[in-house]
Amino acid sequence: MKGKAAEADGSTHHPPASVPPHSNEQIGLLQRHPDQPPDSKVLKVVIIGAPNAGKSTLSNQLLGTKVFAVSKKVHTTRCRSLGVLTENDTQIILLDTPGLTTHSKVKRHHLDKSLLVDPWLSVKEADLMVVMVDVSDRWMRSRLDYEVLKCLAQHPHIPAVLVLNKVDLMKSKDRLLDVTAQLTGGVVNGRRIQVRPVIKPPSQQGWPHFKDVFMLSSVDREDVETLKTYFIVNAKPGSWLYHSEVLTDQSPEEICTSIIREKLLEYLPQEVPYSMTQSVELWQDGENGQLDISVKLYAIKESHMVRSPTHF
Ligand SMILES: Nc1nc2c(ncn2[C@@H]2O[C@H](COP(=O)(O)OP(=O)(O)O)[C@@H](O)[C@H]2O)c(=O)[nH]1
Ligand SMILES: [Mg+2]
Repeated sequence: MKGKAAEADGSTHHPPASVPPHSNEQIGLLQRHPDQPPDSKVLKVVIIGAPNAGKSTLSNQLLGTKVFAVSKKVHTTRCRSLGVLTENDTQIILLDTPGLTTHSKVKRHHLDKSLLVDPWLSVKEADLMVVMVDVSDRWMRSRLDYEVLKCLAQHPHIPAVLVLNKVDLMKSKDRLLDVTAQLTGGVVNGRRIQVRPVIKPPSQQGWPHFKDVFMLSSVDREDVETLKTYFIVNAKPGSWLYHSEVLTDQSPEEICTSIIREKLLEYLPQEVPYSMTQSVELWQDGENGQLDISVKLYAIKESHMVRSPTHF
C-alpha cells in the first residue's frame, strides 16, 4: 500500500516523486488532490538568469533527478516548466525559465518564435527569485544582465537572492568577493558588505536589494543542499499545489524530447539541431516493465539527414 509513514522524529516520508511512463497517468497524477498535512508550507521559486548560467542543472540537482535538459549551447530549455520538491510538510515549486530571448537572438539562431512568449510571466507568481550568474564567465560576472535587472526592478516586492554559480571553475576564489560587490552594488539585505577596496568602482549594473548571496557549484551535492535548506526554512504556511508524488508538470514525452534535443545540440554542428523536429512514442513492455522509446527525427534539409546519423 502506498502512503506516508510518520517517523519517530516527527518527519514524514512521502513515496518518491516520479514521472509515470504514460502521459494520461501523469495527467491523473497532476490532477490528484495535494496530500498535504494540516501545517503545510509552500515556496514558489523562480530561477532566472542568462542562458548557460546553470538554471536547469540547479533544478535537476535540487530535485535529485534529471527532468530538465542541460546544455552548453543556448536555448535548451524551450518553455517554462516546473519541478516539485516535497519534503516533510514543505513543498517547493521550482520554475525553470528558458532564459532571455530577444527578437535578434531568435533571428540569429533560427529559433522557434514561441520562445518569445514573455519568459518572466511566471515571475509574478513567485515567492522568491533566484538570480543565477555564471562566475566562470568574465563578462557575465562583471554585471547583471539587462533583462535580469529589468525583471528585478519590475518585481521589487518579491525577495531575491543572488547565486554565484560554477565556483568550481574559478581559479582564484578571492575574486568572488569583488564579483559580489559588483553585482550587489555593495549592499546585501540592507547592509553594506565588508570587502576590501575594489580597484574598479562598483558597477551601476548591480542590484542592491538581494536578501542573500550564495556562492556555489550546481554540480556539487552539498552546495545544492545548502540552498535547498534555505528554501525549506523560508517556506510560508500555505496549501501545496501538487500531490507529493508529482516531480514535474512535463509529460514523459516532453522530457524525452527535451533530453534528446540536448543530445542533438551536443553532437550536431551549428544550426542543424535548431531546425530539427521530433516525434516521440513511449510504451511499457508488459513482461518486465521496460520502457521502450521510439523517436523519429525530422530534418528540413537533405544534407542534414545524411550528416546527422554519422555523429551518433
Ligand atoms: N563546472 C560546472 N558546470 C556547470 C555548473 N552548473 C552548470 N554547469 C554547466 O553549464 C552548462 C549550462 O547549464 P544549464 O543548466 O543548461 O544552464 P541554463 O541555460 O541556465 O539552464 C551545462 O554544460 C552544465 O553542465 C557548475 O556549477 N559547474
Ligand atoms: Mg535551461
